[in-house]
Amino acid sequence: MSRPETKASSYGSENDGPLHEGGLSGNGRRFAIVAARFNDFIVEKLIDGAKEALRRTGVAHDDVEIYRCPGAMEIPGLARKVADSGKFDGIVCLGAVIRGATPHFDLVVREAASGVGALAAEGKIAVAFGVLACDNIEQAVERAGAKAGNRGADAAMVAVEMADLYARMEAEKAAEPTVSVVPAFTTTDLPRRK
Ligand code: INI
Repeated sequence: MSRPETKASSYGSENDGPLHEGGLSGNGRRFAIVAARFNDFIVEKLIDGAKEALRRTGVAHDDVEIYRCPGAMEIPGLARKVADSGKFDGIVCLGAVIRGATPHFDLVVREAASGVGALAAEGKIAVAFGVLACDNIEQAVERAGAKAGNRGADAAMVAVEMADLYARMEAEKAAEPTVSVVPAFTTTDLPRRK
């Protein structure tokens, strides 16, 4: 079987085996942003960060579609529907759960994370989790574009990288020579049972 040539990265030693890793080009790819409306003043910043990051990796404006849902709990279901549409190479899931204002904080965070995680683990398309789980509003502001970066942008970069890796792996699989098994004889050649 031919050696895979999916290296997108230049690091690693000469002695290493094949390295399979995605690059950060989103050129020609389509992405959906699935975002909750709860705590929208934070989520809007995550969406802006994600859109800007996608644009910087070469994703065309019209190739980014936004789907909104009420809260983080609804993200997994909507993300599943979006994935099933077959229109996208990747999904960026965004939301903000803030402990101070949420008695069922742990429940909402757990459901969102495990639902999105289950979809991601199917490995069909790239799915990135950019739902903030914060103790207070200050923390959320910091992670939505202030001093701790923008988790929406981070999640978008993850989606681009994974979409690229999946595409490379699919291309590699398609390029593999198919081994066709030609039967040496057919069942009609077998002696009939008396
Ligand atoms: N949804 C969020 O996205 N963030 C929150 O902080 C939050 N709080 O505080 O409860 C929240 N709750 C709503 C939840 O996601 C569902 O929309 C709701 O339970 C209806 O299913």
